[in-house]
Amino acid sequence: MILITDIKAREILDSRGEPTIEAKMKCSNNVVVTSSVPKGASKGFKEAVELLDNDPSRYHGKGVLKAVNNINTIIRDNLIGKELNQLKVDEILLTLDGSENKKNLGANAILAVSLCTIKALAKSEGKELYEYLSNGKVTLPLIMVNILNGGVHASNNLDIQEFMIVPIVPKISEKIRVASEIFHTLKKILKEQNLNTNVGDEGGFAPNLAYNTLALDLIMQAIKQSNYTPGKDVYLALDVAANSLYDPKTSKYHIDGKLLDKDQLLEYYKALLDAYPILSIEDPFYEDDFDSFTKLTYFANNKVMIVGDDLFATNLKYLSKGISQNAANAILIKANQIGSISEMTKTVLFAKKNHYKTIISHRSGETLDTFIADFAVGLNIPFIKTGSISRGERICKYNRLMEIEEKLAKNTNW
Ligand code: 2PG
Ligand code: MG
Repeated sequence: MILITDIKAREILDSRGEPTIEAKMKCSNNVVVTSSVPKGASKGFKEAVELLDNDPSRYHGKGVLKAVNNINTIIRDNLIGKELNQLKVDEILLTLDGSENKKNLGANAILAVSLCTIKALAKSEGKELYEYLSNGKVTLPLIMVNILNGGVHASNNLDIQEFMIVPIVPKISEKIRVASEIFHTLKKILKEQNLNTNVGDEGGFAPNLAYNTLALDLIMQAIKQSNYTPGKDVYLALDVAANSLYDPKTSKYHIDGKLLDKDQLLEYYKALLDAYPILSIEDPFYEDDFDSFTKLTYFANNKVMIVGDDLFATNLKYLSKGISQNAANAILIKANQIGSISEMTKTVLFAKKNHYKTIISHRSGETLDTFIADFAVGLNIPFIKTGSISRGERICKYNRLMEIEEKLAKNTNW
């Protein structure tokens, strides 16, 4: 039996320069692993709690020393000498925390250790993480590449948070090449129109544009100018992140300087789906408006993915409610929304059993940890959303997917 022999956590910085956690775990077989935890910006109220210090004298209150200390004391004391077993470790972590939303130890502390555990298990068997996770069959995901950023991920005037492209060509390396070519053509088009080519938090361009559909028009132009056919080689996808457009006082959403109620917003989406080759719309409505999700899902008729991110928060409880109401037909999977690997995996399996599409996702604040690439492949998750074709913390996931593709093709671990 392999035992956990030591755990140590540190405060590190994410891609936005904000504090997050890195943890290391040592085991009795001398295996040592490291993991780090991403951070969201457009967070919903259903997410597990990221424990922050709230000490205004450090990092504007955003330090994570309390969560780091929880790992280095209470979690370490209770896990040293225990069996390296995912379900058992996660169960100990959840019991130690004792709350429904992980507010005591912090979902950031719990996930860091939970993630180390799965990595240590894989390494102990001499396996790659994706190999360890798989039940024999592995598939490589479609990539959703966020080449134009808006909402809270950029300081431009676009309401919609993510404008993505989804290349449909075979092979991961070809999908990534196509996405890169379109990304660079888009840069050229923006420059020619004297539009800003600086990038937002997830590495997509972040120009000011007169209205949101102009972003889609520019992307369509970039696809065509790169010699691909929209709706055949490349599809579009959106993350509206509608919480950030929603005013709870008036129950209205702001789009293009106008205020729309939920029925008008529904009509706006219907028009978008008629006009553009859109394959997926994430969080089209406020996170508690299951009814409007159901209406759009009915209209989409399984031809388009209606994705619940803040709607479900990777949480079985909310996903079950969604399934019973036919709200959405797809779920975004984010490890730190729920906080442990066992719970995340359960949600993935439950979604699949209920014929919901699954999309594994990065956060807008990322690290160089590439675990989501391995999870996508190992758990046969059909889509991965991991940002644009720029910025190292996004690129490392794409590079890992290409490495996995090569390993699978050559059947080698080298
Ligand atoms: C989202 C995510 C990732 P954030 O809304 O899907 O793109 O953003 O991490 O800021 O919640
Ligand atoms: Mg989202």
